[in-house]
Amino acid sequence: KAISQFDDAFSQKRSTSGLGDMDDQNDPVKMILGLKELRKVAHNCTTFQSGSTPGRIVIPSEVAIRDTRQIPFELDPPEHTGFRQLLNPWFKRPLDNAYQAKLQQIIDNTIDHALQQNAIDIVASFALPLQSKALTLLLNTSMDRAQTWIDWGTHVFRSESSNLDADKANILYDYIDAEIDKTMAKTRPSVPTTEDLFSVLLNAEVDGKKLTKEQVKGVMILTFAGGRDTVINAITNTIAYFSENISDLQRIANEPDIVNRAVEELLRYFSPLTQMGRVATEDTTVCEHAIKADSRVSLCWASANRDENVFSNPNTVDFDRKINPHVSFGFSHHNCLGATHARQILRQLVLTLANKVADINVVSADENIEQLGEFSRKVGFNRLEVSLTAK
Ligand code: HEM
Ligand code: EMZ
Repeated sequence: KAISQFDDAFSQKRSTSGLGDMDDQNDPVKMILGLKELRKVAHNCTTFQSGSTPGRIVIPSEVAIRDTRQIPFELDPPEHTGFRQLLNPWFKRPLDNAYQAKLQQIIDNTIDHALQQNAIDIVASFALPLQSKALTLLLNTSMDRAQTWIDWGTHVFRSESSNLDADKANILYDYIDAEIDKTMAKTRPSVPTTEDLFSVLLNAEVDGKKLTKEQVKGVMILTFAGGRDTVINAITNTIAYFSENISDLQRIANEPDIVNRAVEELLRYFSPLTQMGRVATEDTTVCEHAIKADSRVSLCWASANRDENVFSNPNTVDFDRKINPHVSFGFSHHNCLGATHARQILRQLVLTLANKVADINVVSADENIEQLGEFSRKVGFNRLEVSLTAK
């Protein structure tokens, strides 16, 4: 079977009942599979909340390995609003020319390095370093920080031995605590110098109040965790796609103006984040099924992105798709703050691959299959060894 094929695991259940079922650590999840219903539930944050016990809306639940509330992700309006307003301009910086020029250097170096190898594992030696180096730009910190983050591996909460690895999570928590303390210990210069995200947050106010250390930690855990395996999967899956569709990469070299549409379509097709949960605050119904108060539902972005009522030929990658209301970055209040950064990486990556790479050959691959109750879904690769040929 094709390496670049990502099947729709949900189609049958989506058309028969609209809901899927999975158990997760004895806290079951009713998965919302259709796009229309998903949008309704995502919008209704009073009945379907994000601000329950920290870690509970993530699937698999992180309640056992996390006490710190991730901000703004695990807050509902009205508390959510002020934090979102504080963070919005910072997370739009990838639109600046200077940011894009630095990102281009990182991407050029990453691709040039890969072209020099006989074969390279895209996950560990391309996508992970690219993600971590690009993150130094989003945090506005120095590039030499990236090596520490690369050493943590692709996921900060999961390891090979365990889906929820408390020891590993503690490495991230300790790192963030230490950074907060270091930043607070610095005397502030009278002329403000370039600031990184830690110092911006430690000096900021939301709703007239300084952020607590715990709140700063909550934003930073989210920044490190939320944009990690998602970006790594998006990059790796993109390389897998072009390995079997090299003429599409050549097309982008000839028609660079289609790159944004191409990236949106790849994001729809891959859906790097499969789903995210909500907790019902009252007895309610979804797709005519009863949902009990304090039980979990999930917004299954990956299923909604293949909804045949919205997307024609949903299982085909079509760079000419004109209307593409995919929900890979979520929908409504909590739509992805990192989307500008993630899109910028993918756009510049695809354009640069198109300019530099003639061919991509897969040497070996190990697919990453999520087991979600009755569904198994390919979300990416644990390893994707390829050889690249220069133009
Ligand atoms: C939220 C996907 C990259 C930070 C979300 C949501 C999705 C998502 C689906 C909505 C969650 C919900 O409704 O509960 C993705 C994908 C990415 C990506 C597919 C890569 C291709 C990033 C990056 C960052 C980031 C690079 C930052 C480093 C966030 C934050 C939120 C969020 C802070 C929460 C926003 C809020 O609650 O208001 N992301 N994400 N993401 N993402 Fe991303
Ligand atoms: C959480 C989540 C954020 C969670 C928007 O998604 O990403 C997951 O990868 C993390 O494990 O803690 O940050």
